[in-house]
Amino acid sequence: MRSRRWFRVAAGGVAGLLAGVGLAIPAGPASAANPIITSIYTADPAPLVVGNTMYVYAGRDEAPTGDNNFRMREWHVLSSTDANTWTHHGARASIATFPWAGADAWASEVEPRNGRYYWYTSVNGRGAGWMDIGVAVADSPLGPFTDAKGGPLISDSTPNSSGLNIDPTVFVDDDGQAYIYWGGYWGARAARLKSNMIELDGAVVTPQGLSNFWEAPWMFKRNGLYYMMYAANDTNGCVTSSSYACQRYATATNPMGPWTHRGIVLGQVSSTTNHAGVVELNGNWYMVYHTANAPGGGNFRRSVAVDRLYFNADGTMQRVVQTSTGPGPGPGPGPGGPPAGTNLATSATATTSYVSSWETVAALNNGGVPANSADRSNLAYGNWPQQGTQWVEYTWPSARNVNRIATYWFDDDQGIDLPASCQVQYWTGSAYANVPGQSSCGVAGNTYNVTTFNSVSTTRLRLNITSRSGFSTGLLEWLAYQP
Ligand code: FUB
Repeated sequence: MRSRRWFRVAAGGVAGLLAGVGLAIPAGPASAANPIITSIYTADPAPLVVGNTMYVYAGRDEAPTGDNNFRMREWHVLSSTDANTWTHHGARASIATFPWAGADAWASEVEPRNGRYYWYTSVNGRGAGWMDIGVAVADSPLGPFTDAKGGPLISDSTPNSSGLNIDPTVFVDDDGQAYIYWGGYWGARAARLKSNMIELDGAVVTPQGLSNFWEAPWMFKRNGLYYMMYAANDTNGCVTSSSYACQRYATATNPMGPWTHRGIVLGQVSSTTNHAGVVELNGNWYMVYHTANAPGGGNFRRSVAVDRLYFNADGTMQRVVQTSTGPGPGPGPGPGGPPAGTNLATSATATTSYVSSWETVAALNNGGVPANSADRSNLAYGNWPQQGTQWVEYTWPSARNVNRIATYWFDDDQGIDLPASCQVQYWTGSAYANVPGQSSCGVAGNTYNVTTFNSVSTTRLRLNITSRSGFSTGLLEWLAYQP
């Protein structure tokens, strides 16, 4: 087994050091960009939406610079009504919340039930073994939280427990049945919870289908489909080194699985650990995760970030674009973001007549939301030094109905400029033809240009782009919409 240094933390007792919670860090405004808070280091975020408010429950990293161990004693809460501006409510639970625990306030998650809020935590109990899962309860999302059980819900003595009993995710289904998944060291586990939320209901099982599971599961449901996101650390498309992790996900039609692996939804982040949660607020979906991006940050000095998450029409998730600006007031369907609708581009294969070797056609449909036409932060497609007409094309394995596109043009203020004109074509089965009834093909910079046409059913959609004299052309995003 590979050595993971952050799992070698000494189990020193610190509960007595905490006279209370919420005292050292007073509530106050946090930032409106990523990381969402920089006054302290925060990790392992677990979002929860109650009404129009998103709460983020996160551990606090207190390791001094150069200390390569987790020093974690408190769990903090932040909240926002727009996923953009955050209020820090200070520590709302700590190791002292659990009289039987001694150290290591690791990843947690809050799940509501019948007006009460159950805070499931990874914490180092003083019993045999190392990490346990405890549960605190409160009548409000901000507490006060008290130990709900008087001992661990899950420990090393729980039959068939994980090699590392950390990172609980709890989900209450529409029928009232609650489920808990947890685990580390590649050992995912699952069980039902009784309606009191503090006892397991039946045996602990090993869920099937969570390919490359490492730790940090996160369960949710959307449109009747169950999703399990989790940290993986394989080098088969996930990370460049197995010291790091990405977020893979799987779906199932039954909350206990079996699960079908669907891919990567969050790539490698700047910290070695990768821990995330997914939530919907006011009709938009968000990925809440942590990085090492705060000033002075590191693998044991992490910080929580929030970015938009987009679903495809078939329920699969697009890979999240990590930003330093956060969701911002505008991105997403509506003003400032991509036009609303079902974007078929994300399920297409992109090709082109020419792409510069330092740019990529993958930029076209990777779900980025450009800030302006010079924003290469989510890759760019460019065809310098070609001039005249070049094309980009989407291919689908079977015919799709399409009736409009949106283009976000690339302009680097050097060899690539906004185009002179563009024309959409489709494959009729034997030739390319101009789409019928095409509106003017927009060539404005710093915005999405929507071009409409009569619906066509095709396996290939082509965009011919004609340059201005002396320039090449490029695109940051190209979206193609279902009628
Ligand atoms: O923060 C301590 C541990 O690191 C968490 O429990 C894991 O998920 C990883 O993020």
